[in-house]
Amino acid sequence: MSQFDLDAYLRQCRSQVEAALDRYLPQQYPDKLYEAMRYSLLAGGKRLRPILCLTSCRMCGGSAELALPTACALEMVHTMSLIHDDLPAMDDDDYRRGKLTNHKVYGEDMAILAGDALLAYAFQLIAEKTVGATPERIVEVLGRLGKAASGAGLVGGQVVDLESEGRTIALETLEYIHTHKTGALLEVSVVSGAILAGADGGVVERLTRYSRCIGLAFQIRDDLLDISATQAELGKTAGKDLRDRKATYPSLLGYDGALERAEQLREQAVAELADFGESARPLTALAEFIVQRRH
Ligand code: GRG
Repeated sequence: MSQFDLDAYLRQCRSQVEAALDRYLPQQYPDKLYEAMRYSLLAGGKRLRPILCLTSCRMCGGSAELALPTACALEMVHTMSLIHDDLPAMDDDDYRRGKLTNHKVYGEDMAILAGDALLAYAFQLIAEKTVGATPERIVEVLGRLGKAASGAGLVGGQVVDLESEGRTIALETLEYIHTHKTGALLEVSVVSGAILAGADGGVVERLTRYSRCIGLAFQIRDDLLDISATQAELGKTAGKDLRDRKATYPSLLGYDGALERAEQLREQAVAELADFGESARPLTALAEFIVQRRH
């Protein structure tokens, strides 16, 4: 079996996504609003959600072009959630993706509105620009994306996260937060690509299980990366203090336990792809990337 070049694959997908985002969201009137939307949308990032969507669409026999509007819409919802998450009323962050946060540059009012406009436009984009899928499939994708963004998804996860601040929480609550805040959008990213390509119910179920595993693994990796970053910055002792303040997988399972859990989840995710043979190599490699990534 020849080696799959994940770096080259990620580069190629990213440049396709970046070009499409720029094209789908041109600068226009009102100037400040669109500048604020484009500032965060075109600020880089791994583009993991659109890449998962394009990849599962291809694996299920569709073209990347078929999934491109949905892939970009997913990145718009993700970006809006980051803009709102960074606001003073939420995480109150000054930097994101190596740049000043949206509200630091454009003000809180414009950051809220830029997020709102990105969220609404994401749905418009899927409805207007998807070519080659039946209306039923497009409606299904719209419904699933709506659910992933709603109180049953990102917003619900964020609320429980806010309510848990400063409290001791059980592993169950931590899993609720992450499956909703992070997992829901990753899941619809994988599944929507498959739906657009016409995948049957069995395939959608297997990909749902795959994405639940990578969603949790993604979060565990995030927690582990946080520890490394904190230790590098503040030294071991200060890192421990910070860990103790907020429940994370390593604080609940121990560092090695969390590593082991991420590895088990990767194996489970890959096992769900067994029937797809060679065509599953990109999704297999993406599961590995999620568990081993350095940022
Ligand atoms: C969706 C309507 C709606 C509202 C948003 C603020 C909020 C409600 C939710 C917060 C969601 C949030 C910030 C989740 C964290 C997601 C996460 C893991 C972000 C980091 O993702 P990466 O590593 O980031 O993929 P890059 O920058 O690479 O894209």
